[in-house]
Amino acid sequence: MITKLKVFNKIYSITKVFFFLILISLSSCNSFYNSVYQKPKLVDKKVSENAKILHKKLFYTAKKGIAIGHQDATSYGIGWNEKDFPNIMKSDVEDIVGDLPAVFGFDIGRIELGRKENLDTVSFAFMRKTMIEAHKKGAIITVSWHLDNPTTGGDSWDNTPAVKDIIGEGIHKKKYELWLKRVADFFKTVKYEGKLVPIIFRPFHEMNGKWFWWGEGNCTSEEYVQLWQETVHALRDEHKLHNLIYAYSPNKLNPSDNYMKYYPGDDYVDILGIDVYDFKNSEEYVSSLKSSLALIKQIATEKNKLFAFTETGLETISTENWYTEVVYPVIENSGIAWVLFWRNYKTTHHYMPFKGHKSEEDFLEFKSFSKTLFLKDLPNITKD
Ligand code: BMA
Repeated sequence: MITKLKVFNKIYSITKVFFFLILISLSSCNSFYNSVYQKPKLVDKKVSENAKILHKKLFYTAKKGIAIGHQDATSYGIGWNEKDFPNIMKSDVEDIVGDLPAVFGFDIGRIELGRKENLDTVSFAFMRKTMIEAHKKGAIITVSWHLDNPTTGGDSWDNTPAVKDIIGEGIHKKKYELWLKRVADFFKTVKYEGKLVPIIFRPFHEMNGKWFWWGEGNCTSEEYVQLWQETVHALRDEHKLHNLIYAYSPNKLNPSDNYMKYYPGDDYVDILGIDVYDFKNSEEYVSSLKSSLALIKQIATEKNKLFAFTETGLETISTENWYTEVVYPVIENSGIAWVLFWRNYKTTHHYMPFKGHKSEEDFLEFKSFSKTLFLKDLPNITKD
């Protein structure tokens, strides 16, 4: 009898501990996810804690406003290069508004060749340092990849068909595998406090345009999808990179275009994006932007995914009050998580103002609007 009671007591206390542990684990889960922010289905089932935080940060950013981004924000600007300012994070945007962009855009084109600098002469060592610093400051990092043509050795704009050569058993498959290894090796060095910095990776963008070798007319949509899926498999499963969130970003849609034509599938895409530029016709820009953003919002909402305005700009900002009167009214209530303005390379090729530029005042006003979020305005999301 006594032994039976002892056994019963033992089972009873083990059960108590068991339920207590379940309760603790449930409540700790609940503090990261909640009724508003529910656990997303991400491409990577083993996604890192930091990448989960990044996703949640994007979600709450979109609720609050729009994170303002700049490509190569602190790598160079008009009349300067990072090498001129070795001890500070210089930025044309910050020079005007007193805060850094919330989103830092980078491009890793030429990493595949094992080069020290990308196609726009930004060194990968500097890029790594900047990504780490930006992450430390709470910024969002997005990376595009203007990779060379693997078949011809030309650049991204050499639109000789090449996708068929690097997928499946293609003749340059081994080369592409090496290229992906170099991408992975680089991402693996971008670490802060021992953990990989979370990155939004946006490869093979603007595929519905004809200008890149992975674009319209240079490969079929099936080949494109295969390329994307094999790329994800290599980075995620072979190279075990778990810090990436994947963004799909076609270019502005022409009336006959289908946004989903090249879509790699819900299991391979985390964020739906779109690139739309103002080619000195702001009226046309506004009308196509409105329909493009409405479309990605609709598709993303159905799919329960985030969406963003992954590239834009008006070269030299030649339209007066462009930020406040052209861009802002369209993006204000669009639901996008961020907008990325393209790079400030030179006075004839720049997409953000700089000190002394005529749109400085307009940009300051843009900054003062409630929905535009710069670095200090981003929500601070932690692991619980
Ligand atoms: C393009 C231009 C090019 C640049 C490329 C990759 O839109 O800005 O000069 O090399 O992006 O950054």
